[in-house]
Amino acid sequence: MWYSLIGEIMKKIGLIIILLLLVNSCGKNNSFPQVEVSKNFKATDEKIINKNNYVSYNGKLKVNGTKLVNQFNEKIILKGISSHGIQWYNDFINKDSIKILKNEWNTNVFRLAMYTEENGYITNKKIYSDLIKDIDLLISEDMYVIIDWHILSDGNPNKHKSDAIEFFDKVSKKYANKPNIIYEICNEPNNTSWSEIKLYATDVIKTIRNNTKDSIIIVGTNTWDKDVLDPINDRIEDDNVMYALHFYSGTHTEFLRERAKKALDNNLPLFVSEWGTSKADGSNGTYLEEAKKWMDFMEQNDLSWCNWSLTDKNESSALLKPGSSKTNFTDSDLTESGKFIKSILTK
Ligand code: IDC
Repeated sequence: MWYSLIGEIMKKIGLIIILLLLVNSCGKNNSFPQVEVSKNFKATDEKIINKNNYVSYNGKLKVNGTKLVNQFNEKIILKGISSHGIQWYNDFINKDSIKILKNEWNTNVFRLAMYTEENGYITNKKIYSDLIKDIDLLISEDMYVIIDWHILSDGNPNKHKSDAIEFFDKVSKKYANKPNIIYEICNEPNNTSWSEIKLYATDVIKTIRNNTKDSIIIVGTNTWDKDVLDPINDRIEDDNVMYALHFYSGTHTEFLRERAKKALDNNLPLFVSEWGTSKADGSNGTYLEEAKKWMDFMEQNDLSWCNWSLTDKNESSALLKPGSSKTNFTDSDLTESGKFIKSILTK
């Protein structure tokens, strides 16, 4: 009897050793894609999780030099997709489509483009409840979420500054404890100046900081996020601000990469919160050779990015062909741009 008891105990110890060895070997595998993260994940489970993905492992992000780091100060790069305007294409944001983008496309961030004008937030308050549903869905899927105050035709962000302050106060209060949220406070200022943008940004950031002291905030630069040299000697005083750089590979080429490099060399943190494979008008061809150059550039500089956009609109920057499924799109639904973006994310 004693012998069989000792035998049982030895078997259990053996099993535990095998399990420990297995867990340890998973920890050495940091390749993309990775294990699904449990909702109850604790930092002590670090070994079984790939480091490049998901909020439950990485937690609240911070800016370190020009890079983003996670809660353990490890470098992290966010790669994902931007919605089209949610006043038009919100149906494409649902549990199934987000699961595809997360599990099959390996994305860890999604950007919600909430226009201010063009039947956006300023005149269409219903958009707010759609936005909140989208944010909650993305949080439940353990993704990072960029809340994009999508100014465009408004040009100068000060035009709707009081609405912006009211909006950002509301959302940053609601999501104060959620490490998922990144605030993009003015999509693409244009026909204005850095000093105007800075005035706006300083007040909006003050509002957000009353509710959350360190979430990442992305600030646009003039000329549709191209004038990234402007803030170098006139920065916003905040440790977790990044500056937006946007490009469309059919229009913006080497000159903009050179400018971006100069900004980075001056220690200015950049976030490519929107880019497309088309011309700057969102259509008229895909420019994949130039897009590859941009991919190399972003990779070399550890830049995070979101691609424009998750829609089936008949324009070449769209990821889906007209009439595609909104919930279960497959490879045959992908446009030329869609195929290219998926291949980059899964390579
Ligand atoms: C474009 C859309 C297009 C829409 C237009 C105006 O692709 O369908 O008609 O906006 O609302 C941006 C903007 C983004 C643009 C995109 C392509 O942030 O709103 O979307 N673009 O033109 N900056 C550079 C390009």
